[in-house]
Amino acid sequence: MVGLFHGEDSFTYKVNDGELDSLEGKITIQVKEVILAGDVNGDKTVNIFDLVMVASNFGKDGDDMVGDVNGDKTVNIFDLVMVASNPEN
Ligand SMILES: [Ca+2]
Ligand SMILES: [Ca+2]
Repeated sequence: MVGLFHGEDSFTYKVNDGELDSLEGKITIQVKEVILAGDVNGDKTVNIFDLVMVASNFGKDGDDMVGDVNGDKTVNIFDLVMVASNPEN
């Protein structure tokens, strides 16, 4: 989906026992980018253009085929369904 945060973020914290604060701790998290199923052309949205790319290779087999959404080395109806079932607009 467009707009999902990815990258690094962090926050700091202190623990308090009611009287004293601890030293400050810091937590850093790395959020990986979500790969959108069906986003064949990598523009972070699933739409008709992705369907067209699948359709243009429909029936072809091979490694790393454009339009092979499910990675089974063939472009067929299952790839079309994965794109069509995940439209963003
Ligand atoms: Ca796309
Ligand atoms: Ca496939």
